[in-house]
Order: sequence, then structure tokens, then C-alpha cells
Amino acid sequence: MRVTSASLPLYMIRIDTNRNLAITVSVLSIILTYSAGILDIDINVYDQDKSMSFIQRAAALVFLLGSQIATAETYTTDVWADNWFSLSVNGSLVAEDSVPITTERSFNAETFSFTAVPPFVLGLTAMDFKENDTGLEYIGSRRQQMGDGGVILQVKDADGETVLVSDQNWQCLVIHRAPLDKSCADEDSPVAGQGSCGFDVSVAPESWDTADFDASDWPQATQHTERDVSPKGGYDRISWDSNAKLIWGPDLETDNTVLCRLVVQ
Ligand SMILES: [Ca+2]
Ligand SMILES: [Ca+2]
Repeated sequence: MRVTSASLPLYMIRIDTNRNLAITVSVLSIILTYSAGILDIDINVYDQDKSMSFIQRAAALVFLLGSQIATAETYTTDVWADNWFSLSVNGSLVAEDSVPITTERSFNAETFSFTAVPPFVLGLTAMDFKENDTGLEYIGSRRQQMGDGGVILQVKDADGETVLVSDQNWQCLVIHRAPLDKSCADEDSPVAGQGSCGFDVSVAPESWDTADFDASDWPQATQHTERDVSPKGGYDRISWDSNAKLIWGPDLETDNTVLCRLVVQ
């Protein structure tokens, strides 16, 4: 095509229109894919033989997103932890304790909201503070001790109804246990891995907080009494549902990091 001065503006408009359309389609597909990721929608499940055109896939994704957004619920959650927690939904982090675990006496309650479409998986990571792999704190001082943990959670729907709580229906896997012999706490110079100060540490299993993970061999959570945990620092600020229980691994003192999981139908 011979571009004359008269046809140039029209030509440029056409290029711009095509480019804008391409940019719009690209941006739209990024937003759709991102939204689908948040809502855990995989369009490939519906287009396994990849026979749909781009437009058909985009239209199907819009439809699926619309139906999912229509059923998405907003949940308000209260958590109190000794000493630290994080919470994920289907493997995506939704909240993290705002007080670092290294803060002395980091006992605090947190209230936050998340949006999810049932069924979904809640993954609660909870940690008791320890100075090192002895599992002890205040090492070398007169207060040298094992320290103890405990976490409680309740979730309310948009109407303010409590829809789930922490209790023995959760499953909790201990991934940091120390010391293996409690007499370690009485040693003058406790060293991790020596004498009574053995430890049992493992990494969090891959995708442990997603629906595909098989947690059938995980133990149930252990419920602990208020008397045993003696919760403080923000615990009384929350009006806890009577069914919400303090949970942890079996041992409040030597179980230092626990992964707790619940499938919400
Ligand atoms: Ca503690
Ligand atoms: Ca401990």
C-alpha cells in the first residue's frame, strides 16, 4: 500500500485500533487468569482436549468466574496464638500474625476477613517461640524453659453466624519437636542435638494446605484447656464461641511448630 499524506491518519488509527484491541485482550486475559487463580478455577478442566478457541475459552472463563463470584462468601476470622500464626485458604496466604515471633511475649489476637467458595481448605501454621533447635527460650538465664504454645480460631459468615471453629476435627502435624527429653530445660549449657536436647524437625509437606493433598495419615488436633494454655495478651478481647477450642499438637511444651488443616464443605 502506498501511504499518502491524506491516508496516513486513517492508517495510523487502524494500527492504533488493532494495537489497543490487542492490549485490551492481553490485559483482559491477564485479569481473567489472575482472578481464576484466586478462585482456584482451571479452565483446562473444562477444555481438556484444547479444542476451544481463545474466544470460547475466554467466554467460558467469564461464565465460570461469574458463577463462582456469585457463590463466594466473605468470612471474618478471629485468631489468638501463642506465639505466632499464619492462615492460608487453598494454599494462598490470607493472614499472618502482625507481631513477629521474636517479640517477647508475642501474645495477640487478630481479626481479618477472607473470601472463599466452599468447599475449601484452611491451613493454619502455628509456632511457639524457641531460641534454637533445643526448643528452649531464655537460655542461660534463670527463666530458661521450654515455653508453650496454643492457638484458637473462629470464623463467622457475613451474617455474623459462627460457621467453623478450631477443635479436634482439625488435623495437626507437628514439624518441630524439641527438646525430645524435657530434662534439657534443666541443663546448664543446653546444646541442640546433644544429650537430652535432641530435636525432631521436618519441612512442611509440599502443598499440605491444598485440596489435592492426602492428609489421611495426619493425627487429629489435640484440644487443650484454657487452664493448661493460660491464654493472655488479647485473648479476652474476643468473644469466643463456646465450641472454639485451643488446639495444638499433643504436647504444648515440646511441639513447637504445628501445621493444622481443615477441609470446609
Ligand atoms: Ca510460647
Ligand atoms: Ca516450646
